[in-house]
Amino acid sequence: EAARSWWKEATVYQVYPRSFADGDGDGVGDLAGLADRADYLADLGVDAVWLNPVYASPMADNGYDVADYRAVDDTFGSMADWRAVRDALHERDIRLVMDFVPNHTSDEHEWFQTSRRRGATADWYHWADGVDADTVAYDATDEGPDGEAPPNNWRSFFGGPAWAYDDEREQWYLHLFDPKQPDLDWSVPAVREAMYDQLRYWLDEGIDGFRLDVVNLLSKPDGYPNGDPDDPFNGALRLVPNGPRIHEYVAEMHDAVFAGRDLLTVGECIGETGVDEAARYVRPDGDGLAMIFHFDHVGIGRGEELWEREEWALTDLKAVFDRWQTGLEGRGWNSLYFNNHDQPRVVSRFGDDEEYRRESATCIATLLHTLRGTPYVYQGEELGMTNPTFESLAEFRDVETVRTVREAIEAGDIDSFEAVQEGVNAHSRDTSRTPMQWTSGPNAGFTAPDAEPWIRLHEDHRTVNVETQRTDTTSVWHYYRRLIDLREAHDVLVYGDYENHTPDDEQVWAYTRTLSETASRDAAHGRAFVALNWSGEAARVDPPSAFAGTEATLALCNYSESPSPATVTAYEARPWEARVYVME
Ligand code: TEU
Repeated sequence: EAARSWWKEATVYQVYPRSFADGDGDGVGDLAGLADRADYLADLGVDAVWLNPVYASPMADNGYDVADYRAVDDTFGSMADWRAVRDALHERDIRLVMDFVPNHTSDEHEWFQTSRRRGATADWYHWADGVDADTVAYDATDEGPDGEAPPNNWRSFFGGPAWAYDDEREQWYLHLFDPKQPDLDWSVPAVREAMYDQLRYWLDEGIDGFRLDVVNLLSKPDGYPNGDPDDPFNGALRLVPNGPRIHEYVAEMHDAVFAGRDLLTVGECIGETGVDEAARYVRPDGDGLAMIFHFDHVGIGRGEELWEREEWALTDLKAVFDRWQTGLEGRGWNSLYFNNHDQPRVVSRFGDDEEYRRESATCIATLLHTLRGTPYVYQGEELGMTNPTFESLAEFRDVETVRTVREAIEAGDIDSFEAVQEGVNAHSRDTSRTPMQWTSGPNAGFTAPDAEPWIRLHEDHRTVNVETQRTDTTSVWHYYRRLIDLREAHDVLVYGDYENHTPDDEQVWAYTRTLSETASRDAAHGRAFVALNWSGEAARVDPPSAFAGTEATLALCNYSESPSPATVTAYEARPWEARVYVME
């Protein structure tokens, strides 16, 4: 896939508005706060912003429960505030990608309210009758009429059954997430048309793309078959992803809405979405999305339970990236991410959040920005933020974390929060949702000094913040800025083919990028060699023979100040040292 695209060359910055910057001092981040920070984003050098949902919402899941797709929630401001953000970004050549939630609405959405009354949208959601509790092998809930169990045994992502009983309609509705997030029935043509209308509305407002929330859950398996009773994610994660009509729906969405516009469209694809399945979603031959988010790499080191941690090795991580880098070559485009609002901080996860925090943050960043694909930077990642230490369950705000832990306690699976505290602190979605750290002052400059932030601050905010790092040219922040510039300056880092030269090494990840001449704007920069020491010990790096002795520019190194000419030779890499050589 040699064709150039702005969204292949872009670095995307993800803004979780609730935690980014608070303009009105109520303790919750908002659009006015974001507009004020447009210069910050321009200084960092990012090309696009992915904005998490700001639509009208009762906020059962921080905006992923949308009550009106065409309105901005009061928490974040007004439509005028949103337009000010759009304009502030566009004036700085930063594009705007909106998060869109096609799989479910809020139960407070007018469509659902009308549906439960069997009005015009009666069949827009997944409604089903319950079953006789005596005839099924799973538990009835205390909801619903006596002796009646939900239609099947699926569990919701956030704990509990995936069905809730509605007293008004006297039927059950499907919710793969919270009960306040009923799933839409995409097999109903009017549902699809209604969603396309919402998407068009935002495109007409001049945005540059969409991140499509759990897009691969839209097509449910016929007849709602029961899943494995022992698997907590039996239906939602095992049976629903990439369902029977999914590619029909996504291709239709593309043709109806996206076709003919040059958009960044990225579909979140959860569950087992392998390379071949992914290729069906993306350009050029697939359904037409620009790229997808898969979960293969962020699943490493995690068990079934939220708090469960497993051993992992660098070779596991390499195997996943190698599979996607080579697997999509010529078939589609990769997204590159470690962090987002659902994932723990990568420095704590795959790096070293103590002694080599700066070095590991910059080393990991080097990987993401020198692989083939579009890198996504999540707010605070550019500071090398780490997971905070939550002291009690009361400090969490995330519906998934709170529900999962409470339920496990009630079911007797665990004794207390304390019993799983370390694991929850390692994996909770709130690990990355603490406020952005702007200054070393009160509330980290996120909100007014006397305001109460909606979620606690990370305990390290006085030392780790934008203000401090911008004055220090050796900081993680400055490294990100250089990395973003570097990728922009060298086509080989965007379009070059990837080859891993150390697939079996548990310490060193050394790979090359090679640009075939046809794809090159600047044939002088046709090759790159990247070597990462993914460890706190010294390690020997041997360049591949085709590169050894070659004249190159050491374009970036997380231990040195400025680019310099060099000959590529074997060297002893320092802990977490990252080097990027670019060759004439
Ligand atoms: O996430 C889907 C998703 O897979 C996660 O919520 C997942 O359940 C969790 O990370 C596992 O630990 C998307 C959004 O990114 C998320 O914020 C929403 O809560 C969810 O969809 C529902 O809209």
